[in-house]
Amino acid sequence: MSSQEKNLATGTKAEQAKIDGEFVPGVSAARNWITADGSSGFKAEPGRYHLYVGHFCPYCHRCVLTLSLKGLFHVISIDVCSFRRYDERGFEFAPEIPGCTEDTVNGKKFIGDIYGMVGINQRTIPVLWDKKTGTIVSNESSEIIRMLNCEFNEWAKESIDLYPPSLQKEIEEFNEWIYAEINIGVYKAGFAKSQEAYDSAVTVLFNALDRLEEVLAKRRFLCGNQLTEADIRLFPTLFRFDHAYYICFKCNKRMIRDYEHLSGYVRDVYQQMGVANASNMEHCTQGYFSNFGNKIIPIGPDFDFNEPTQRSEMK
Ligand SMILES: N[C@@H](CCC(=O)N[C@@H](CS)C(=O)NCC(=O)O)C(=O)O
Repeated sequence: MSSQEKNLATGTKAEQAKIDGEFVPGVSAARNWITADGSSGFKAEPGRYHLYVGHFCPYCHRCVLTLSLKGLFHVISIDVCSFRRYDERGFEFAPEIPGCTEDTVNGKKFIGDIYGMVGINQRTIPVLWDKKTGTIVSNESSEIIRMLNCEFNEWAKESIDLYPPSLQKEIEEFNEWIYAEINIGVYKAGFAKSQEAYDSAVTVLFNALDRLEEVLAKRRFLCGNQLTEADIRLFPTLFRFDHAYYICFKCNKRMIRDYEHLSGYVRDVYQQMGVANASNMEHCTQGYFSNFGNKIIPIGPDFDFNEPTQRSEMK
């Protein structure tokens, strides 16, 4: 197991591999909640919280998308680390790389140093930092996006609700299988350590994509004609699929652009206000290819995310 996989697989109560050589994701260690009323000890306040992200990372992509769609960039500050990664200290802050920043809050050079400040032995991004108490609130993207959607509405410039009560059950159902079979499915294929584990992962992954293709043949977004948290969790994986996972994680049975509805969907979501400016393909390809294999970044494929679709006519 490489140190990157070890890090991803480190954590409390991580699941056991069911197949020999299967990749098992880690469990995020910091799991506090910010609440609007402050009852959790972390009150939603403008200027108090800070997000450390990397644009190549699909879990960070969820968070930046949520900030952008909700209009919260003026409430929560962001630093962007580079895709340069070192085994012991994690991703590096390299402000000389276009689109990257330094650590403007703690002045650290690596993500691992931020975890070191609070005694947590993990190095993953995203990290939601509390400037007031000097601690990590959360390093679990699924929970960070929920907080950003639900607890900061007082300051949100956009009225969009990504987790409306009437759709919560359906959102949770999509989240569950999309996470297990698609979001983590690509990593299970890419980090498989046996042919059996790889075969199983890609079979599950492409069956799930077929299932999604059927859903999206009938609906504009996963839960109907309204963008929800389920889309915010799916889109980052589909966005990277043809450019990165197809080659570098050997997910090469089909490309997203080979699916009529998935390719239309990925374009449609990309064209929603606030999505393109929160999506950085250059950092994605640099992130995946500069950390794997011979580090050479491939040229393609050509895929125009801005090509018009007819999906706005769907229900
Ligand atoms: N459960 C975490 C997983 C985040 C995660 O795995 N991030 C990767 C980047 S995509 C990471 O930081 N890996 C650490 C490393 O490679 O050292 C979440 O969803 O927030």
